[in-house]
Amino acid sequence: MKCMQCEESLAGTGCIKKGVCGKSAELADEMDKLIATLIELSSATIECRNTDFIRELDSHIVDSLFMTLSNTNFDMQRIKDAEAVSDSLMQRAGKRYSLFSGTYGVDTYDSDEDLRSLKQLLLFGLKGLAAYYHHAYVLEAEDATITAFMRKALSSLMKTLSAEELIALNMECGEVGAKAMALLDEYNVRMYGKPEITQVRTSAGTRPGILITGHDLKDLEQLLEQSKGSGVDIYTHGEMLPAHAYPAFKKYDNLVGNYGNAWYLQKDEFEKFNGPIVATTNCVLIPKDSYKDRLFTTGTAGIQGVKNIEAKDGRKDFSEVIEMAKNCPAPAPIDDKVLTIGFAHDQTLALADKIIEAVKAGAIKRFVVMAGCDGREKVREYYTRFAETLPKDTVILTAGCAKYKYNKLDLGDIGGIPRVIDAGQCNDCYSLVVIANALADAFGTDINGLPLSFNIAWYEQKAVLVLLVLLNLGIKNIMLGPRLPVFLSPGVADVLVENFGIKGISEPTADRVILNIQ
Ligand code: SF4
Ligand code: SF3
Repeated sequence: MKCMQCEESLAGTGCIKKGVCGKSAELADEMDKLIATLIELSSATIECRNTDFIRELDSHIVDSLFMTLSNTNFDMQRIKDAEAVSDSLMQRAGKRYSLFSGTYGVDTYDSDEDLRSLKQLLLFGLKGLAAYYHHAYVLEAEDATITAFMRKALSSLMKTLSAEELIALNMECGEVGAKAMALLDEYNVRMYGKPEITQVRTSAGTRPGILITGHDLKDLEQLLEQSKGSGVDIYTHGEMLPAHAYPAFKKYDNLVGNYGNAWYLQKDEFEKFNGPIVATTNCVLIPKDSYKDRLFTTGTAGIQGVKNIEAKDGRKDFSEVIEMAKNCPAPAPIDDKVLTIGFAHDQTLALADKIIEAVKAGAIKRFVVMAGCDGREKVREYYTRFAETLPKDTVILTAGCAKYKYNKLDLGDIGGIPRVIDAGQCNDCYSLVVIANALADAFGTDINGLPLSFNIAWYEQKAVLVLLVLLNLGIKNIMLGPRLPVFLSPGVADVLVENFGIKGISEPTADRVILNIQ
């Protein structure tokens, strides 16, 4: 085992005996093997023109890459089943594995440290891309150019390529990532309407409940439809919070609130919830025995020994979850706040005149993008302090579970514009780019010319993809924390620092100066 794909990876070596996330060495090795089969399949089918076969292959590649994203799937059998699908696709393509000889890890991708690091950056970006594309295609969106890029990039991982060629592939990954995020945004709106400013309670009610976590809105839709009128309340958790802002979900009066915080607190919060929990994607953790029997996974999420709800003809049957909930006590209260959400691009741009006026009048001096991930390390308290100590004429633009570090602080508003503009899930980082582009147009500049700073928190590989999207858009001087990725070699880190001005975090006061926040 050698895994270094997430921010919590062991410093220096990456995780080598067991993952900090709980992933066993055997599972990590099996995931590497699965990725190796995807690389082989992509290389072997480069000339294939059978579109039905390619569609099947693409769907397998997207699901498999997503399953290996941090905190998505801890079920060895599911990984082995996916390998068996690879084997059968390989056979049907009339090809045999040839590139690998018993070792599969990211360490085998290149003997040169910098080239290996660039290949890892690409692979982790591809995992993020697969996750975004997966969310779009469950809503029946399709763009064959996105999956064609995934196959091209996967097949490049075992080729001898120069640093320039690998940097170009990483930038292309960012470009394709922006396309996938735009596609997802389009289909979310098409299916569920344009997010609107919405207030969400975090308190617990008196009826039994089901908690739904992860990012998959289609799963939420099916759960709401099947549970309406059942007497069971539905609560969102973690990255499902933004769902409350979609008009399509507001018609369900049993969608009552958001329970809990970011993923890393789930062991305590799921225990206290008392009812069943549905994990639709990352981040799900290996559960405590106290709630293991109440936990269900679905889609790409999986945990050995935890019941998985599979789709049959596109429908998932949540009746067992709903019946279980009816016999459970109501959730224990852990919080009592009201969160204001729903600032995706359409809603925020509806306020554009007000925002532009506030900037021109000097009431808003700076915007700070603080999107990304939350995580369990104590050092992440930095983001709470950073938000708390920002000058009062600063507005935070956020998306992703990073927001839980400051979305319950009372940061107030500037002439009615909230100081935390929450665009939604990490999937909705695209909204922040649309908002920034619109502001740049209004002020006759580009994004780098705006009074806008980036202080991004990352944990998993969707955030790696978002970083590649931002770099490909030419955005400079991004602060990235709480640590720079372990998989960046000193040489690659230098390139990112010199060409893009990427920097790590230190202390809020010093970082505000670096980020031009006065
Ligand atoms: Fe370690 Fe992160 Fe990999 Fe888990 S996902 S094994 S914590 S690097
Ligand atoms: Fe969070 Fe896992 Fe990244 Fe969607 S839920 S942002 S970490």
